[in-house]
Amino acid sequence: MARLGTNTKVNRLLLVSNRLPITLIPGADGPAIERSTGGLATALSSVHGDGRSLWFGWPGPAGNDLTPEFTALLAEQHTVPVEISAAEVKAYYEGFSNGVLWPLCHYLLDKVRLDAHEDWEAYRLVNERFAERIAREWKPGDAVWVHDYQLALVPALLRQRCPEARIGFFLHVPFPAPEIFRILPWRTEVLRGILGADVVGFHTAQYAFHFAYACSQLLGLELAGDVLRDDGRPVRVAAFPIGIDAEAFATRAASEEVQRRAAELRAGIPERTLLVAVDRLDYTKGLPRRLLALERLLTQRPELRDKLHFIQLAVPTRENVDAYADYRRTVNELVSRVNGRFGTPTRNVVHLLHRSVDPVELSALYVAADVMLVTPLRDGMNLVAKEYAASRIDDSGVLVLSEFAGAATELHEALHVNPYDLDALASAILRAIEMPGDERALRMAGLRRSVHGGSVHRWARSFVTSLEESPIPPAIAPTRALEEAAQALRDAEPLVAFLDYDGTLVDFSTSPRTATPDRELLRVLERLAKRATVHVVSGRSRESLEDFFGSLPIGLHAEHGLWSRKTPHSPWTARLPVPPTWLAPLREVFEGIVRRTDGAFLEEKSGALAFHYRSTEPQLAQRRLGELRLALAAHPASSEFDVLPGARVLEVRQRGIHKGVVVPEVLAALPSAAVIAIGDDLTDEALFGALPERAVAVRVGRGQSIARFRVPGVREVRALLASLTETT
Ligand code: GDG
Repeated sequence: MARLGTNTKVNRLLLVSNRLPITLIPGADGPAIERSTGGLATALSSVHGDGRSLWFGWPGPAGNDLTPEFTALLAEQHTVPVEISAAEVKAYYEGFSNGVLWPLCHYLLDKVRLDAHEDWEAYRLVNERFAERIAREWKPGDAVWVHDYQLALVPALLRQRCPEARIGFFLHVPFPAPEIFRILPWRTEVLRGILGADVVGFHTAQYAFHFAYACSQLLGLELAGDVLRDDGRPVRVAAFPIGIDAEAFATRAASEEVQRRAAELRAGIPERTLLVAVDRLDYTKGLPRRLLALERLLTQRPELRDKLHFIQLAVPTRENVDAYADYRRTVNELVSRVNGRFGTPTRNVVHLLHRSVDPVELSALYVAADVMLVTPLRDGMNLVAKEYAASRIDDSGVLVLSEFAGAATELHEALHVNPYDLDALASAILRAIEMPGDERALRMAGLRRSVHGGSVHRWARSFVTSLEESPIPPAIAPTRALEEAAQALRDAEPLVAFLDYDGTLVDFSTSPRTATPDRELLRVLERLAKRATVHVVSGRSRESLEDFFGSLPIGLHAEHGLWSRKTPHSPWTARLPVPPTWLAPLREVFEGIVRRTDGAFLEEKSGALAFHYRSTEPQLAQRRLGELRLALAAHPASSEFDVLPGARVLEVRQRGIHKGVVVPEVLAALPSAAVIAIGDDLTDEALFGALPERAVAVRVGRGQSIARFRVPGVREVRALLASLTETT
């Protein structure tokens, strides 16, 4: 079991999912609970139940009007109810979670609801409510594990409320290719929401890669190993393939009751090959294509009509979502069509059971089936495939498995098939029916080894361990010490302020052109300039800075200090000759590489060149970066420039130029001035390094820094600057 045990850094584990594993049932004889048997409930039961975990989620409609009896029942089960009203179930759950995110993650774009603005609002609101409830319970030392696409915003919302919490997020559905994910109008909000976690888990390495690539493309984050850095905070992105309790399935399969039920089932269809499929009646599960492939096979091999018996267990699901009602109709029509064509007066080929069955009956189906058809169009993992393998204790049976199910990455011995290719699907079914006994046994033995190797307990344990090992994020709320330092600066005369621009005075924007100063900022700087000497020191060009701040009585320093302009309307002067002699020949090298790199672009400044690759596919970007670095190292003028890696950018600039060069010059005229400097990235460290001992250096965000103080973001920077102008 994956219980927390005694040797752990974690105090309690707070589990979070849309539904609780229990549903409250009001009844005439008093309140009762019904336990869920779904995959998630089973999976998490291995870390829940030893009194050291709490589970947050919706307990069903009765949870919105809790009686004292229900409250007691929930507490007994170590669960915390989160209320979701009927209108919210419609908008947050059916509308946004299942109407937008579910089809998007499964690549079914025609099913994605287009106008979901109101549903998005409800989604945000319910996610906030979850975060609020968890924050109320969270204590230092507790770890939080949030589950699935319905709650993607919870990690970041919780991080705002409990900055020092260890937070994990696991996505049970596929994370789609970035080209698909980009379609979502709320794509950055969803990515930012998930990135609030310390560990983000997926079923396969491919989904993890898709997520990391989307973060790189849409947010400019860079992946190093399996870690994304979000504002300096590490976020581990990794595959944790979910398993099943294979022992339990094997034991149940061997039980007398299941063996008897399976034998009864087989006795009813003597001499026939039994094909079985078990799915929620969901449009991702590929029922129509499965039926069409069967129809094609029977058309090609009519003699099989008397030899096959196909049971499709279709468990009712999400019946209030329109797309599901249409889907059910399509499936019913296809079943009638196949039976109409190939059935006989006494027998049908396809038997559709539109209901759920109890665990014994489910195991009996697994034990009786000669061939299991698991052919979803897309599936995060698919537990049915694993459960079938675990139930074949005599190594018989054949698994036909879609290559678009996460399970295909682990279950190598299954017959893999592309469900979009009807001929291939029909041939795979035929091959499964005709497979010789020794090949069946060999394949099934391999499948069973695989499902016994990666149990659900191991899955839960490895995720929780990874969460335990993640460092506790440092708190970066403005501290009392910073308040005191600011108080001293308020009274100091003269005062000099060195300020970075992007990420410090304005939020980082995906397009640098749109990050223009707003009115509030201009007002703050104008006020500050009345009582202090203000210098903006930025990597931007002279033109941008002139455009933004030309009319303010402040000093401007462009291209990391290569250019300076001390007062409005005074001329810009360069510290070194521009353009440097190496610029033109290197431009050609850069241009050659940019031409061969989709999504990349070249930024040229008067004394620098920058290769931007945030929209480039990461592997291609790495290859091209390698080429560029080699060319730069081999260049005859390589001793005259520095190569500086930044956030999805590689910049080459004149050696000897960095933000620190500005400091001595400014302070020469004001040798005993009090000093404050604020910046948010690596280039600002050179500025901090050049400051006198007495200076107040403030780093924005979490990255490594020599600065003594920190603030979380732009808002706090502005508040700090405004506080310096308050009269005491
Ligand atoms: C999501 C992802 C991922 C089904 N019918 C009955 C029944 N079941 C049980 C099965 C299995 C579970 O429900 C279904 O799990 P799947 O993995 O097949 O599919 P989703 O429900 O779509 O689950 C999926 C999973 O999350 C876990 O991360 O694998 O990709 O979509 O355990 O046995 N159980 C009973 N009666 C039924 O009629 N008792």
